[in-house]
Amino acid sequence: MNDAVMRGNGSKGVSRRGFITGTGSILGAVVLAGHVTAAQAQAVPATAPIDNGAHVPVLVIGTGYGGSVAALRLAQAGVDVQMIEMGMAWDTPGPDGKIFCNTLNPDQRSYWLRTKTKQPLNYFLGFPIDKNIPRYTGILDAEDFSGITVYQGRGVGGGSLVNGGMAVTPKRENFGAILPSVNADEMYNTYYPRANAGLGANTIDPAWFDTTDCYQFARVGRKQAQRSGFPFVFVPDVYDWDYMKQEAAGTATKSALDGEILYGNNYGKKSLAKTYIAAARATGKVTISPQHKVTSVAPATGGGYTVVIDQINTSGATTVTKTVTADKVFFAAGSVGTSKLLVRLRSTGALPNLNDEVGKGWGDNGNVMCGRANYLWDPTGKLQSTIPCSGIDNWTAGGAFAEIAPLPIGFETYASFYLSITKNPNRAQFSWNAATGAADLNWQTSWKQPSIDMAKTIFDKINAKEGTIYRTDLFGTNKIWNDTLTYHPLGGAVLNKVTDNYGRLLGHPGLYVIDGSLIPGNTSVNPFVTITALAERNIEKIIATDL
Ligand code: FAE
Repeated sequence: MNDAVMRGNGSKGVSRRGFITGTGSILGAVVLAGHVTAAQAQAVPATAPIDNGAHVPVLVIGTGYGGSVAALRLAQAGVDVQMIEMGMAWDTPGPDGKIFCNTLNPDQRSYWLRTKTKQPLNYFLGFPIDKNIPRYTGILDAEDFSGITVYQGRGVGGGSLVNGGMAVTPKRENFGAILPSVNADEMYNTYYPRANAGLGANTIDPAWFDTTDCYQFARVGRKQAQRSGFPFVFVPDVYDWDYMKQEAAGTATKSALDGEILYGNNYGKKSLAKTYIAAARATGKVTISPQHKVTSVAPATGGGYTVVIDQINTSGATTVTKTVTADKVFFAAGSVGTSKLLVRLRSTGALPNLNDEVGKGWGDNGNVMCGRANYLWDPTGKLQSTIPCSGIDNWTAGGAFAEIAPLPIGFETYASFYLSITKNPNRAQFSWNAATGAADLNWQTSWKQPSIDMAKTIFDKINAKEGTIYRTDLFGTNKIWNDTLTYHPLGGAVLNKVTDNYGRLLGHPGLYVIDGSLIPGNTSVNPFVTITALAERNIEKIIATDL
């Protein structure tokens, strides 16, 4: 891995992506102008990291969904963009010839600055399964706060490097509760379709689903959901399903069928590096500085903003501190990263005009995990694709949407595994702790109880119908629920509260928020399509009016 900067070379191409059906929404395809193939993007040469003392028109903090949308659209509008990313480039194979390690053999590439893995499913048959690893700037950050561990991707591509790729558009009737100040017609007619096209969302071939070994677990999930009267839905994903068919047929290198997901995916998944970021780089106007962490943003004398950046090595230590200036700065460090920066900058006086909504409205998207034990005559399969493709929708009746998740550990477990997204009403707040020099989050583990109750509206019923029980061995000894984590942090710089209705930070013209921190805590489904669509909406307005 290196800390090289990547610069586009101006090559261009255009692609159209197909129509998909979300959970109840028909999504049209649009052109992702300037899109290039991954192969073309790989040819783009690397250059040097941002220089100390540099001046840039636009600086984007973070390379996840919000940051990638902002960079691409600004570049297409002719603006030079500098992206700053604390994680690694993830463009160079390790000693095993692969860029990413798989979930069965986590090594130093797996976790962000930990000496032991912190696996979401950390026990099996009641025994702990985490293992020691060398401390390194790995790809998955399990960031601990007092009542919750927040999982996040680290590297060029942000969460798209580590996530399951489930590209879910919320049902339209739920949208008013997700982003009340946003025009739903515009989102469903224009920005959700644009986001889905740009991300490359597509749905599994149902005929293949019905026959392939690697989705036996999901077919068991479907059968049991339907026997209890719950709607089963196929869910789009950004994985290349044709590639997965080839993996299953033995004609392509295995990836989703080789446990690759949580610590990166080497082949089939269309992370942002292959979609939005590839297109952004191909404009020739976007430069990315990996292993650079923004620590401060403050008004510069004479206009614009002074940005302080630590360049870090693979131990996480600062090697150089750089000070640059930018006319405009986009906060796209993710819900946690942006919230932590903003509460600090407000409290320390660097950005004194930020209002007191900063840090508020943070939620966990109601995430809670559980497993169920099936009978011996209902195996879920020893070969399981790491890519989820379906869910159980009990949002309206019970406040839960459950992803039917794989347990790809290479042998038969007779377990069904679920990540539920629930209508949890609890919201936490980030605040700056001057004594520790860190941001605190006041979430309490007990606040997950509503999520457990909502998830039970699905799984108690299925267990009763099937005569089955919950697994109690996957998250500790005698523990049914994993109620101490989230994959889906949202909020902390809520739209129309900390910012105006398009993400402009109130009190400091030229500063913007464009990531998951804009969304007040819940999206009713997996969040990245909504984050991307909102970013598409906001950047269009900002380009039209501010640049
Ligand atoms: P994000 O993608 O987190 O990007 C923020 C970037 O900023 C990261 O690359 C950071 O390293 C970087 N950064 C942070 N602080 C700084 C700083 N000070 N200086 C420089 N860089 C910084 O933000 N969502 C779905 O919709 N479907 C799924 O299937 C799904 N599965 C998931 C599975 C896992 C294991 C995880 C962890 C998440 C999953 N998610 C899923 C959530 C999704 O990845 C997440 O909502 C988005 O990545 C958030 O996008 P943002 O643009 O807000």
